[in-house]
Amino acid sequence: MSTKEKGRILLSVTGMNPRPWQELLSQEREVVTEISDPQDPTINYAVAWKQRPNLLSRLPNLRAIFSVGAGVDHILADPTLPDVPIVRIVADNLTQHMTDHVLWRVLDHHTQGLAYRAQQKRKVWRELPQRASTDISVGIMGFGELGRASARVLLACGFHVNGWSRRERPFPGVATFHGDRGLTPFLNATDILVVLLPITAQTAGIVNYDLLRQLRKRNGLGGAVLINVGRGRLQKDADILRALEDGTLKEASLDVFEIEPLPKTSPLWSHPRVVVTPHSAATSDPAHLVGPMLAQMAAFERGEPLKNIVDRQAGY
Ligand code: NDP
Ligand code: OXD
Repeated sequence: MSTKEKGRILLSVTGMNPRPWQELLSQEREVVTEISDPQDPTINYAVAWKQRPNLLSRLPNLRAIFSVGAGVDHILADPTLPDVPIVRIVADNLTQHMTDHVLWRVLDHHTQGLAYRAQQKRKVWRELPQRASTDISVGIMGFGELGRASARVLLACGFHVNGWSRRERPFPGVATFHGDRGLTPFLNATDILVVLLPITAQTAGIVNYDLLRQLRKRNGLGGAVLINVGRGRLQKDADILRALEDGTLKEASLDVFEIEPLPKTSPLWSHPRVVVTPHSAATSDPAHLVGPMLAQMAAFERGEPLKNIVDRQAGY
């Protein structure tokens, strides 16, 4: 089948460079980035990141929407979204990026990285207390694809790992908790909280002061630590600052923020106990993700079911 005979793709990404996606997708299929007719009958697939609202609602032959990220809040934000399957990214390459980032942040807090960097700036030669990873519990809030992969890596380094999810998710070597009733015991047993939740109606604002207060403070680290690599609207930036000021939190690593890019006026930028990264924990790399995306389209056209479909009711 020639490129022209295969289902045509509308590539609609904002806030990132569409060119590499376009180049790779068009090796197998026709790709357009604009449509003049909102009811263009030639479009079968959309590949999207923060697509323009209302863009997809009237395409009569749209068969599926492919998210270029693991999260799909940016797609679901459009209330006029048509009722076609939404496929999200689940891929070894993205997972590897995330587990690398989570491991980096956990180890840095665990090994007093922030304090040593502050000492170096002042030319201070002082040894700080050292703890073994086996004395520390990392709690992963959002125990899905990325959460479970992070758990594997952390377990291999000797950390205790707790996992919290919506439904029961038993996992070897991990103390798992679920639902509202599982949240307090999960937090009470956690020294370093890693947030890997999707943003939904249920999870928005969940990382607030009351939640942070429930983390274990009397621990080998000398306080509780927050690492948010999920979504910014899960957290209340002001509550994190308050928790850092009154000792509820010792340190934080934040990759995501209520407003992105993080406004230059935010005190989080210069807080001595906060590490800021620019929503870069696990960047979608088209070189690794376009191949599987095209393979899914081809399999779908052969009659096979799509994989990694979003549960629109649950919102992720
Ligand atoms: P998954 O859908 O595989 O996992 C989501 C997890 O969150 C599941 O364990 C799910 O529970 C749990 N969850 C959802 N809602 C609730 C709730 N109300 N209460 C308790 N648990 C809940 O997603 P991924 O692991 O692939 O990705 C997680 C998120 O990471 C993405 O949605 C995205 O926002 C973020 N992300 C951030 C990136 C970055 O660069 N910063 C890069 C990639 C992703 P259950 O298991 O019961 O379904
Ligand atoms: C994603 C992201 O959801 O990069 O994949 O945030």
